[in-house]
Formats: sequence, C-alpha cells, structure tokens
Amino acid sequence: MAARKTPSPDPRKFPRYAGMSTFFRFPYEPNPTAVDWALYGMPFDQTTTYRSGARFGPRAIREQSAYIKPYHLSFKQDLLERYSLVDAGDSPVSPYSIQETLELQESFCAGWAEKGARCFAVGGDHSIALANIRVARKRSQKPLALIHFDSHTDTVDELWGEKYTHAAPVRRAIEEGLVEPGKILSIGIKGPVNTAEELQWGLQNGIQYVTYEDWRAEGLKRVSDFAKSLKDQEAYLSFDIDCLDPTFAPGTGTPSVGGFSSAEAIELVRQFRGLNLQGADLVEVAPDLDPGYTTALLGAHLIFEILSL
Ligand SMILES: [Mn+2]
Repeated sequence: MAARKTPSPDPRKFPRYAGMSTFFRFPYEPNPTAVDWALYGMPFDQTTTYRSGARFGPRAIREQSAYIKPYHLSFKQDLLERYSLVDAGDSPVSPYSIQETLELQESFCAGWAEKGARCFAVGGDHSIALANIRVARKRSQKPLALIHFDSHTDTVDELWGEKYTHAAPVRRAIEEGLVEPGKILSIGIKGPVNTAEELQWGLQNGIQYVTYEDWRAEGLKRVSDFAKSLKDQEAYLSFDIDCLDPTFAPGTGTPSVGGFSSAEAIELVRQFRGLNLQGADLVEVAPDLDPGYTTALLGAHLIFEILSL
C-alpha cells in the first residue's frame, strides 16, 4: 500500500506534555478514515486469571507514548513520513460478556478495515487479540503468518468452562483458520505451564516454539530464519508484554520470571523488518502494578518498533 500523507495536525508541532493523551500524540480520529494504521485501545481485562488491571493499559500507554519521537535511529526512517496514523479511541466493550466484547471490537475494527486501515489493538488482556486477528485475516488473501511474543503458549483450550480467555487466543485463531499452521512462531515461552497438553497441542497444530531457553542457547538464528522464510506473506504480530522479565515489565497480570530484557525484546522484534504486517496488538500492560510507568513506557516503545517494521 502506498504511503499517504500524514493527516494534520502534525503531532511534532505540539509539546510532549500538553493536551489530551493520544497514542504517540497522533490525531484523535473517531470516524473510520483511509489511513495506514488505526491504533485503538481495548480497555478489557475480564479474562485475566491472576492480577487484573490491564483494562487501564491503553490509558497508561497513551500517556507514556507522548514522549516517543517518530524517527527510528537504526532504520533511518521517519514513521510519520512512511505512514498516516491515528488514534481511533477505545473500542466499546461489554464488561460482563467476553464474546459480546469480541463482537463489538470486531465491528469497531471492521469499519476501519473497510477504509483500508490496518488495526493495532492496545490491550487489555490477551483475549482481545482474537477479534483483531479476525479483522486482519479478512484483509488478506489467505490465512496469516503469526508472530507471537509471550511467556505463555496461549493454547489453553478452556479455563473454568470458558473458551475465549487470555490463555487461548493462539488456539482459537488456529481453530478459526485465521492463521496458517507451519507459519506460526511463539517466541519467549518460559516458566511453569499448566500441563504438557498446551505445548503438545501447539506442536501438533503447526506452532514453532523458540522458548526463552532456546533463545539463550541458540541466539537469534531461528527467529531471523523464520522471518526470512515469510518473504511477502501477510502476517500478524501479537506481543504479550509478559515475555519480558518482570524486572523490566513488572506491570502485568501473569508475570513469569527469567525473561527478555527491554533491549533483547527490541532486538527480537527488529528481526522482522520488512514484515508484511496486516494487524498487530500489544497486550497485558497493567498500570496499577507498574511503579514508575516502566511497563507502559516499554509497551509504547515496542508499539513504535512494531509499527516501524
Ligand atoms: Mn498471552
């Protein structure tokens, strides 16, 4: 898709501390328009299994993103020159119903997709990835490649009788035919998991794993080889902030120790430069658990890195 002109006003013309918080000080645009990327908040954490609070992630990330500038030092690229980007506000949610929330989110995003925009969901817990992947899938010719950064496999079939949880988005996306088995990479899995079943199910259904331990032993090669193998294939990237070590990302609901540093996570994301991205999300930032706004700031930076790919 050809790059479009940046919609005015240019956020660089405003001080970084002034005015209403939008993602990266992009213009607030509640009505679907033809832009390259629409970022939106998903203030929903009803499927968290441990510490709640990710519903306030979008608000915190908007605030912390105000400081982030548009020029990428390594890529030598100005994000605002490459893409038109807006903050579409928050999607409606239905606090007592997970499936209704996913439906509301899907129709919220569909309006943007119809205008040609790609949707970046800012969570919220990881359950919200599914609706965003559904919309990204509709934009593309065939099932998407999936790059999944996470401490957890997110292939747990059911929790307390519920199928649409923050432990299941990868499994549901495969079952719904949204993503292509064999073109799915989960990066950063670590720590104890519930049962061996979730990992076995993933391996049997076309997920490749680069666990944290794998990455320690083997380095970047399997990740960069996977990235190269995608060529132009349409892809989706889902980033759960809990793949980082809690030292770097304490503000999250299901922390798991022994993980990536901020610099390592950024380096891993950058392996996907040139990715044909059709949609993305960043989830599980819980600001009430986040002293010094470290996790929200990191989340904002990672969104910048993903958009810059
Ligand atoms: Mn997750």
